[in-house]
Amino acid sequence: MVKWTEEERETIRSVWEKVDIDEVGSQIIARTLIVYPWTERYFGRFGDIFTTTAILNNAKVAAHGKVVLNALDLAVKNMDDIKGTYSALSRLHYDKLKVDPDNFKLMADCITISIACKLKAALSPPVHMIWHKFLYAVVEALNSQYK
Ligand code: HNI
Repeated sequence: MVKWTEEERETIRSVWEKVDIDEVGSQIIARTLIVYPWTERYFGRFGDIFTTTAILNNAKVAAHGKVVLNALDLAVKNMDDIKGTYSALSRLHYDKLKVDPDNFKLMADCITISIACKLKAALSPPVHMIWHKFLYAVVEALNSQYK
């Protein structure tokens, strides 16, 4: 289990409370698909995601980012058991969606970069370091059901 100091808990909460799930959520999947185009193969259900313009205008892409950030909200609220909180989600990505787990880190980076674009100087290097520790715990938890 990941251990958190009070300072880390406070920093993660303070980053998270500045994140507008609708605004940032609508960007994170688009960024992932554009920067790492091979991730397109998992989102066949989303229709036209074959060009940058199509990705940026695809309502399903925008909506799915909010689903992902709502799952992150659960992790923020259950920091002492992210692994347990994400157990079913990990299994879903492994068993049903068959997502290569290397992609979790890439999407996590896209989340951080989208947040950085909003928070600017508030995501200072020390704050970034703690936020990264949190997202790393999320990535580890998503990996947990992979054998
Ligand atoms: Ni992911 C569905 C959370 C990374 C591909 N994903 C979900 C759902 C949540 C979720 C929540 C909805 C589950 C349900 O319906 O019960 N995904 C997360 C989180 C991360 C993540 C928190 C990491 C930060 N997912 C990824 C990655 C990929 C991915 C890296 C592929 C590159 N996810 C999917 C796909 C679905 C999905 C595909 C199904 C989408 C749909 O609606 O068809």
